Amino acid sequence: MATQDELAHEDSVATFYKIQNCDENGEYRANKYNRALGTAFLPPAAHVPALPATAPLDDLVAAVAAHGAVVLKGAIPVGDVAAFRAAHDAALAELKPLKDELYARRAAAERRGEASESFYKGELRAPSGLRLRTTARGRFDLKHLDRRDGPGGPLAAAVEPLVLPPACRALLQRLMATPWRVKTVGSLPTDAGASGGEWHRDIGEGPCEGLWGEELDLRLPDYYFNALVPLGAASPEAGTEILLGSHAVGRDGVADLARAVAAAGAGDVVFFNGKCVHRGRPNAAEARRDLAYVVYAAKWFEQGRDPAAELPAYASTAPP
Ligand SMILES: O=C(O)CCC(=O)C(=O)O
Repeated sequence: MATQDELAHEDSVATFYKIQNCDENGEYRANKYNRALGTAFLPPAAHVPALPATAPLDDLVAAVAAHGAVVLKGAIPVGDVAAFRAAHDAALAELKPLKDELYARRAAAERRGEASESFYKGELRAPSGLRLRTTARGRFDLKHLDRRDGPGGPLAAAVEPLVLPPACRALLQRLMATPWRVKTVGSLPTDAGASGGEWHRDIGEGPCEGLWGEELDLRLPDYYFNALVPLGAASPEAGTEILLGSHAVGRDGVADLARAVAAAGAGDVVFFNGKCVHRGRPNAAEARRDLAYVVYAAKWFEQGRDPAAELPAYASTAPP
């Protein structure tokens, strides 16, 4: 059991996201998508298109261009995924006290009226430097796992084969309109019984909801892609739900798009444009569902820069 000393609490993270998740009028940013799409989780009606990772590159590029997303079947040797999974299981076992603490904090926030699926509610740092954040009840984000984000933590060696599989590298060379880099490597453990996540795009956050607001952001040449790497078989019911084609469609048009779930298992990669509207589905299964994730972004893109550190006006909970 970790002592309170070992749990370096970071309440400022929760305050930061309270600001970041509101627009310039102080409205919680997911509300705009919730109004257009609703918050219900319907039975999956479509699947994200899947292709062998070895398919001709033109076919992979065409799928991402048309739908914003593709499942790359067999993109990573399953042995490498299994080895990372074992290391990740061990790391998570050590982080159990932090997880318990985050559950307790979220429960306290929910008693104060926060929704179980609302965005970030806090983050704790382990002595190893790994950071564990709760993103909804039962959903966690563990980072930074690899050497590119810092000195490299206890999972850096094991995660390396998952970071840039050949099909992802080839796709990025074609799809990125700008020099790019591996920006963030982490994992998304989702406990049995976890609530779903909120609809969102990954291309930015903050009072302007992205860089310059949705309309301009969507017109920018592509600058942000994600790879989700399932660590084992999981039911698509509990998987990631992506609005196909939403990388090119503003809020007014998203309700007409197909809601597709990604059917992917160990060795596969769910590759998608960060402009796509998506969310994690609740995990009604009996087992934890784990994904590794990799963010690839333009070299110039910096997400989550903490303005409170530089602009005192942002350190209050009201937008300046
Ligand atoms: O947990 C999931 O399936 C979705 C993850 C997600 O929303 C994200 O990567 O931004």
